[in-house]
Amino acid sequence: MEMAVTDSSYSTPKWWKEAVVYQIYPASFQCQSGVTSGWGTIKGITSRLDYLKSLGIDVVWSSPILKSPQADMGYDIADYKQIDERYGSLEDVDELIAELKKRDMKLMMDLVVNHTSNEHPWFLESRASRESPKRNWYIWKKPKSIGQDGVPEPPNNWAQILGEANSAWTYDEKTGEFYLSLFTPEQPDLNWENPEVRAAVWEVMHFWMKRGASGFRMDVINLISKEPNYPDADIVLGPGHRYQPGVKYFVNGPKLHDYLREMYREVLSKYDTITVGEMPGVSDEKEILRSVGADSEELRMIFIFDLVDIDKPDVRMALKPWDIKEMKSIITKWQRVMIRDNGWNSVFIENHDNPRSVSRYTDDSDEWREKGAKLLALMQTTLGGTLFVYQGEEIGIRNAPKTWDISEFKDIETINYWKKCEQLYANDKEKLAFGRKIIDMKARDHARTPMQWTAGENAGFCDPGTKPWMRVMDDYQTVNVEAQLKADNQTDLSVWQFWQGALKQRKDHADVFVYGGFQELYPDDQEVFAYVRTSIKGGRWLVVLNFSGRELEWVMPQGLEIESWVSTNYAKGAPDKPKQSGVPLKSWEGILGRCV
Ligand code: TEU
Repeated sequence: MEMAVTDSSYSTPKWWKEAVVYQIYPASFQCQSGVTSGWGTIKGITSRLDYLKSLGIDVVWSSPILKSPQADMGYDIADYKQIDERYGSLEDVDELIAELKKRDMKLMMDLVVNHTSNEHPWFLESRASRESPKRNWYIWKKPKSIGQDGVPEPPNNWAQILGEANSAWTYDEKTGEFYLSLFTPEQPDLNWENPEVRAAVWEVMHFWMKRGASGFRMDVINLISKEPNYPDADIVLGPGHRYQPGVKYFVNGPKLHDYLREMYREVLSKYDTITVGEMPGVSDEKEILRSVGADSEELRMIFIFDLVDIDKPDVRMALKPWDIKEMKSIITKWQRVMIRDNGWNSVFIENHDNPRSVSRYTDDSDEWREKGAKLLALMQTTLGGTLFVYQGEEIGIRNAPKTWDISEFKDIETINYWKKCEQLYANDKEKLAFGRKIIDMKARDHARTPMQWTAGENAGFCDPGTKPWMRVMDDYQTVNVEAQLKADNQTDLSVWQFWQGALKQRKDHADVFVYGGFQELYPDDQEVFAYVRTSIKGGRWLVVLNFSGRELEWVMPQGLEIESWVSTNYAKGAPDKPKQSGVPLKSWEGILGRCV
């Protein structure tokens, strides 16, 4: 086999590259006993640190726990230095940080600074009058015109991201102007052009770093610089859509890198941080490397959405066809780009904004769910970059069933989407049914069902007799942590046990799986994803993943020889497979082998 430049790697070793990050959705992770809110709490998180440590987690990233009216589940912050009382107190966070430190673990905060809540004191002052000293902390514009009916028209045709039927601008009667609210009216966008806003954000970041946090996940950080003229968006959504996605005019805008470099100078350069910027909508290599290149002095890494948006046409609550070959090409591209150009990947396929990966990328039926979940675990633990595991992914939690009534879906994006469907398709059963299919496949709610700890009431998420804020999955009596921790099958491992072993394998061979080179085999194969990881210390490992529900034979390429097979998602130990020529693979089987 010829060796290519990306077959070996030389990225400088760093703790935040080798760390495994576990994302917690605090509302759904763990209530503490005695609390009857039906919401998870910070003390609940602290009570589960030994569980996370035993899985192999190094860093805990919690979605927002700060004071919020919860218009968007905490991604609408009303006080950056106060904990929302439903989650606990600042003292609870101090205890969490101390308990993490005792276990050599760290806390990553979720920094939501593209926008605040409309209940934040900054916004309340800004909206008080056009002459308010904080007026220019947000983005205010006059109406484009006043219609015949006296209704003011928004400054442009941008659609709300969490509800395309609505304008991205919200009218303020009192001052007769619109403010930009890209996500919901309750989330006014901050004006990053204003140096006072940037200084206030730096102060918030210092506050949390001095409190003991170790870094930040930065919410839609690539949206903070908008096209200054706020032009109308192109018409891409069909009839019945008055507003259009304006992404072209606020994704990676003109001053993004000025702001990120200032953030680095003012805050991040002063600490040993882990940072990841959520960057929806950007795929350009050069643009991304401006942020994550080893010398960029901006961010350590970003979340690139190519893989989680593989089924997204122009807006997320829609569908476009995709295949395994496309999935493979996306993963291969970013593995090789980051090695070739000395950047750094984040590795993730789940989070609180996406359907469950076992449902999206494999077969989540009772027959195949476990195999699919372990196949994905083997893929993720053998890819280069910082690995992110989302709560419940480690036990193979799947999407909510299609039988759930629409009222079980609590997310504002789902609610707005269904409202739009009912308006547009009131008399079209077929289109309405398709709208529900989109929810069944794409709703963010699938990732927000309560964590399944036990087969007991409420899956052990909250006390018996307490109503969880969101319905617990129907399968919790068979899919739960307790059952998987103690599983003692003769034949194979539970999903959790497989994850634990695969994470240990990754750490034991970080030179290969975190830092190593990457070379895909048979890129045109429509069913099997196979690649070789190569360490600068010389070791070569082969990963072969059958992303199909059929048994097949995979042909070992010339020049590659297996010294020993190491693991499979079908057994506890090494698979008994031939070491050359045709390797039989079962449905959804993944195997890992050490090469000569
Ligand atoms: O998500 C922003 C985002 O652009 C994508 O996650 C996606 O477009 C969104 O989920 C709508 O489809 C971040 C947070 O992760 C998300 O939970 C918040 O709703 C959003 O920002 C606003 O803060």
